[in-house]
Amino acid sequence: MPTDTLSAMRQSIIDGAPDTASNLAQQAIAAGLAPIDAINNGYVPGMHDVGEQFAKGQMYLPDMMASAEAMRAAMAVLDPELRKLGTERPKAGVVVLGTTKGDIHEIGKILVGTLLTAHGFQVHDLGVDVAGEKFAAKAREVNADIVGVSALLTTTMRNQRTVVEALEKAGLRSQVKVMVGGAPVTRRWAEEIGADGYAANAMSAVTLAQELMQQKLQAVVTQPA
Ligand code: HCB
Repeated sequence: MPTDTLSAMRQSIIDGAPDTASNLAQQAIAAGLAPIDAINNGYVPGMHDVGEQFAKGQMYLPDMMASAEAMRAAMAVLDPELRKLGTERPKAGVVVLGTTKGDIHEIGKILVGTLLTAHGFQVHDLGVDVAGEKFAAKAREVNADIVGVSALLTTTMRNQRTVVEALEKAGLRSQVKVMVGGAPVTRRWAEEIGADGYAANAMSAVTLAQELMQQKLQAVVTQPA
């Protein structure tokens, strides 16, 4: 994708300009450019800039909200394009997705859900501010293979542990893999809370989900009769 298009996409997020973000996404689709390239190399870097400026006190909450709006406007155009790819593939697995209790950040989680869908996973998105018990109840209802838990705040990432615990309490832990992600989350944290994996971005979440499905399959094959 041309670098000036990517930097215009990035700038539309920094400016909190939904119309520009949406128009640029439409132009990219019309020109046959890859939606995932626009997201990863255009819009997401804009979100990261916004986070850094907010941390330095150079941006305030309303600015960050406007940037999130712009990101949503771009995603509204790109999401259906990415999802189309999923219908062409066999079902890869069932995933329950959500953001932890106390946390309303949803952009990264939505992106993970979109890419999983594009790769053939059936995704049940519980939204934001989701308690551990709700993850477990949905996992039981839809016979989930994987539960994906997002957390963007250092104060809410500890609630990822409560999701693992809720699955244990519901007797589902042996059949449901748990993957965690979100800006403050690390591989080490995933290990510490007993999750099965950590993904730094939406594309690695897809790779991780595919690996976790392989592990589930292996476990079935090697189980004594
Ligand atoms: Co928010 N916010 N925010 N925020 N916010 C962050 C997260 C800070 C880091 C900004 C900063 O200080 N630098 C900071 C957290 C500091 C901390 O805890 N260490 C922060 C703060 C402090 C707050 C409030 C407390 C501000 C306030 O009210 N004073 C408040 C909290 C509200 C709450 O949740 N209770 C708040 C509010 C907001 C909004 C509402 C304005 C808005 C969210 C809008 C929305 O989602 N609808 C917002 C935003 C946009 C951000 C930043 C700027 C961007 C987040 C984002 O969308 N990133 C963020 C700064 C940052 O993260 N650098 C800032 C882009 C996506 C694509 O990345 O990391 O979310 P991602 O997801 C990736 C990746 O992590 C992974 O794949 C995704 C896709 O590539 N992944 C998974 C994510 N989940 C996964 C799950 C899996 O299973 C696997 C992989």
